[in-house]
Amino acid sequence: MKATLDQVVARLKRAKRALVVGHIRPDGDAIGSVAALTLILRKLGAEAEGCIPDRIPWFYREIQGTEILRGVEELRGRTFDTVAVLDSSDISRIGDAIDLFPDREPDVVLDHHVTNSGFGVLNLCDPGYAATAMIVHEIGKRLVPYDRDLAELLLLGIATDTGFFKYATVDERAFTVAAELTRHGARIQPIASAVLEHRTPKTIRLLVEMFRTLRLEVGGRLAYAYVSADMFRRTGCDEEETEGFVGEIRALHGVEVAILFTEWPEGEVHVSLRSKNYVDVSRVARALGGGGHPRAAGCTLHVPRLQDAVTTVVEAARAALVEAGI
Ligand SMILES: [Mn+2]
Repeated sequence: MKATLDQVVARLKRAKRALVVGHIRPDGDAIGSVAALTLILRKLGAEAEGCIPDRIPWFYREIQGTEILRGVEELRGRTFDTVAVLDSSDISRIGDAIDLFPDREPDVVLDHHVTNSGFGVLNLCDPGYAATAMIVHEIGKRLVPYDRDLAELLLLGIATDTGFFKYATVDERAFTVAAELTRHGARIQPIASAVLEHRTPKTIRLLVEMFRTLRLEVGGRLAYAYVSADMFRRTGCDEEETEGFVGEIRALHGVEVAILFTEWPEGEVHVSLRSKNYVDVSRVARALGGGGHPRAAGCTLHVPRLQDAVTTVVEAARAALVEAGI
């Protein structure tokens, strides 16, 4: 059912052994909001574990408080009386973490994806929030005193999901929450440094390879590029090093829709879609089995060749641009 903030707060207060889960291919909002809610529950006296069911890109580890996070294997065999799933538009997004609470629904689902179906007992899913971390902050400030780690983890979620306060989702509330977190000691500098300034020589080489594949269509309003499995092998990079690449495509002047295809391993193509002003890319992603936000969405296609995914998605994006009338 759809839940109010009061209902969620009351439910979390009852937790004794809690599990907080984020999504696969984690971003700063999943990492920050899961670690933050885990800290909040521990401050309340619960035994709480925060789980990210996938590899965490190394540079997020530079942010204090992320060391609280565990993988699925470390938590197998444990039992929990309260399960909260965060920032995940669909239960399939939590990967193997589903094994940690067999035969039951999550007790609490907190999210801001428009595509969220509300798969928990209590669902607080509001696309009006720029980040799930903002929802966790609404809960946290009703329950516990803040310290720097907690505030900084929440700021990580907000900063990364708003592209460091430059997306259309940024409103007065986003800045107000950021100011509140700053008052509690959160610093934007270490977050920006970890997330935006972590490129290595091999990542730059991969970025150059990606830009060699750049194509522009629809009068320059659609831009796309790919990173193939072969490029990953050639440069010695892995997938997490493509973080931020799609933003580089969107940064082109005049581009409305940007798409990055990453092939890893062969036969599996991850598609990141971004738009600037008009096109709802979450609809494109959803039609292809994925999900997300109007300006940032994604899906995974299982196809024999990378080019098959490119053809399918570019066709859908072109149609969405035409439909938007630009
Ligand atoms: Mn998010």
